[in-house]
This record gives sequence, C-alpha cells and structure tokens, in this order.
Amino acid sequence: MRKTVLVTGATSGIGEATAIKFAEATNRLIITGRRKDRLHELAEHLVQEYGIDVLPLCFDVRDRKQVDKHLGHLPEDWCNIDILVNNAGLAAGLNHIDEGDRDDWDQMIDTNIKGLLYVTRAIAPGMVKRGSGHIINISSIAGKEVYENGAVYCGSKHAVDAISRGMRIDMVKHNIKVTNVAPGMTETEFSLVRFRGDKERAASVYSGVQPLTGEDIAKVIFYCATLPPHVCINDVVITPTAQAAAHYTFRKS
Ligand code: NDP
Ligand code: 8X3
Repeated sequence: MRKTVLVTGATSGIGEATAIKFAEATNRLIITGRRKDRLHELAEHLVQEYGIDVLPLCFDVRDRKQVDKHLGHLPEDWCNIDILVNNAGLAAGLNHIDEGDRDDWDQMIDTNIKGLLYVTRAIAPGMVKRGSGHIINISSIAGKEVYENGAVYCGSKHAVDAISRGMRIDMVKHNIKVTNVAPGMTETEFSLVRFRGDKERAASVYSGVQPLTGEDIAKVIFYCATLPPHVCINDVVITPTAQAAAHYTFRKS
C-alpha cells in the first residue's frame, strides 16, 4: 500500500538514496534539506521518473521555528505521515577534545540531536492520534562505539541511540514502531563535509576498502519499513564486510 514518507536530509547520500528507494515503490514523499536547488532537482526527478507526489521542504532542522513552520502546518493531504526517516546529520571536524572547534560541536549537537528531536516533535503527535506510524532514526556505528578525535560526533550519535530506545518505550502503546539504524563506513558526502570540502582527505577515508553506499543503507531502511505490522526491527548495525569495528577496518594496500 502507498505510504506517505518523510525523509530529512534528502539532498545527498543516504537520504537521497532512501527517497529514491521509497519512490521506486510508488510511495508519496516529503523530502527536506537546506540546499534548495538540489532538493527541487530531486523532487522533479522523482515526479518524472516514478510518477509520484513529492513535497520538497527547504529548511534547517536546527531552527525550531522553521521546523514548526514547515512541518507544523502541512497541507491537509500531506499531514498523515506514515514513516519518518530522521536522517539529516553530519560530522564536523576530527579533533582531540582539547582542540575541538566549539562551532563544530554546536553544529553536530544542534543537527544530530536537537534537529532530530524537533522534527520528531512535529510529526509524532499525528502518528499518536492515528495510532500508527514508524520512526526510523539514522544513528551510526559511532552511536555504539567511540574513537579518538570523535568524542562529540560519537556523543551525538550515542544520544540518537538512547533517544531511539526511549522513544520506542514512549511510542509502544500507540502502535508506533521505532527503528535505530547504525551504519558504518558509507561513502557519501559525509567525509567531504567533515573535512570542510577537502576532497583528498575525504577520499583517504575509503582507501583500500569497499565502503557501503547510500543505496546499501536505503535498502535496509526500506526492508525495516516494509515488514508486517506486528514486526519491528529495533536496531540494526551495518558495516562494510571489511569493517569489524568503528576503527578496525581491513584495508588492501
Ligand atoms: P551527506 O552529507 O551525504 O548527507 C547529509 C544530509 O543531511 C544532507 O542531505 C544534508 O542536506 C542534510 N543536513 C545536514 N545538516 C542539515 C541541517 N542543519 N538541516 C537540514 N538538513 C541537514 O551524509 P550521509 O548521507 O552519510 O549522512 C546521513 C546521515 O547518516 C547522517 O545523520 C550521518 O551522521 C549518518 N551516518 C553516516 C555515515 C557515513 O559513513 N556516511 C555512517 C553512519 C551514519 P543539506 O546540506 O542540503 O541541508
Ligand atoms: C559515520 C561513521 O565511523 O565515521 O557515522 O563515525 S564514522
């Protein structure tokens, strides 16, 4: 059956691949992100390629007012959201804690934790009212483990992991599923963003290893979202075969 699916951070990487995956199955999509051009290009592509209805909403998840403006007043035919994929997020920088950039910390915490909460707060009441829904939070292997130079990013993703568990308890009596998806190394724009556009440094993250792709994660998200109503995947960790832990990757030289 066709569902209405909201994917945050759909302008690249995992979010974009997830939007495409749900569009292939002719679901209706709300896609979000800050980069307006990309968002509208994707919306156009999805409409033309799959003949589905798409609502692109351009806003910053860190801005509570913008979140409420866009998601608190959805057009009537868009307000029954069946599946929320809380994907928008990022890592900024890679530093020891004593050298960390406080603007980076704010950006990660405000996006990965507070943005996810603001979006959820706008959408969950409708699911509660209807007594059904599925919230899929994109955490990370960094929400399961910590690594040198990653204290704040890992902290933000541990928070997502904990929030997913708490949400599941709060939502269980309302028949709402909550799934925490924790990807390992996935080649998207993630490293380019983390290293502020340094292409060489970003590429070095994936040297000698076949990383996951956004499409790999999208398939897992889609699988979790299409199980029978009585089945809920609580938590899933996905890594490339060559990655055994956050910082234990077998690289071919
Ligand atoms: P990308 O950089 O390719 O995509 C990130 C997406 O998040 C973009 O669409 C971006 O859109 C959006 N975004 C970032 N900040 C904001 C904001 N303030 N407001 C709205 N949207 C925002 O990276 P990935 O696809 O890899 O990342 C997606 C999620 O997956 C993130 O939560 C990330 O932490 C997580 N993840 C990634 C892994 C990886 O190795 N790549 C592994 C584990 C988890 P725009 O810039 O247009 O706003
Ligand atoms: C992204 C994966 O290992 O770079 O969440 O933190 S990692």
